[in-house]
Amino acid sequence: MKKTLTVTCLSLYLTAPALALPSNGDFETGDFTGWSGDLVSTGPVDPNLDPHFSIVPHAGPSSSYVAQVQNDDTDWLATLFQVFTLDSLPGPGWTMDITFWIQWTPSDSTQDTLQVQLYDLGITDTVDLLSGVSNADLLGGTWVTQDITRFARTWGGQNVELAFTLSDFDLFTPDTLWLDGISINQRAPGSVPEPTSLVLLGSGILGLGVKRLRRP
Ligand SMILES: [Ca+2]
Ligand SMILES: [Ca+2]
Repeated sequence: MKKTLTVTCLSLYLTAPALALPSNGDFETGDFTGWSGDLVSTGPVDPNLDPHFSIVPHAGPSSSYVAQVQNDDTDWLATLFQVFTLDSLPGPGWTMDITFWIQWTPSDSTQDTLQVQLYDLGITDTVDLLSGVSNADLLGGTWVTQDITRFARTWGGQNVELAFTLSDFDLFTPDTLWLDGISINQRAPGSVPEPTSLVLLGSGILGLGVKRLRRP
């Protein structure tokens, strides 16, 4: 019922309505409600209880709190992720994109890595959400918008996972990741997204860097 009402409302607005998912994308609740963590040593953890994940004030983005992820020498790979259902598109020609603010502070950006991926739960399709984004932008803090229309369905919902993975490869830690303002938008046919950094994605990029370790 809730999904039906949402789609009905969307059809009334032809300018980039923001969807409610993923939940708590701005971290203004002051905690990680809706999010999960994953560490290379232990597997899934509750980010509200694990010190690798924290909510901190930050001057960069427009809102008060951002999510912080840090690795260490034991957990050199740390992931913050959320599983959710993408709302279906209101009709033919509509598009869908995801926007988020991100800043990366590794000890060595030429060796350490950062991955942001969206994939369906069968892992049959993966989108590299940092495609076309330079390390210089990530180091300075940047808004990113990527087209994810190919994940959208015109009926029913698509279950997906959004994952931010911080990896240490130069053996100096902590490396730090800040996140904020994560939202998904649907756009009517012919409408133009506001961000100038929109990158239309080509084929899914699989196997680049380190895949997050998954437990059965
Ligand atoms: Ca925020
Ligand atoms: Ca490092």
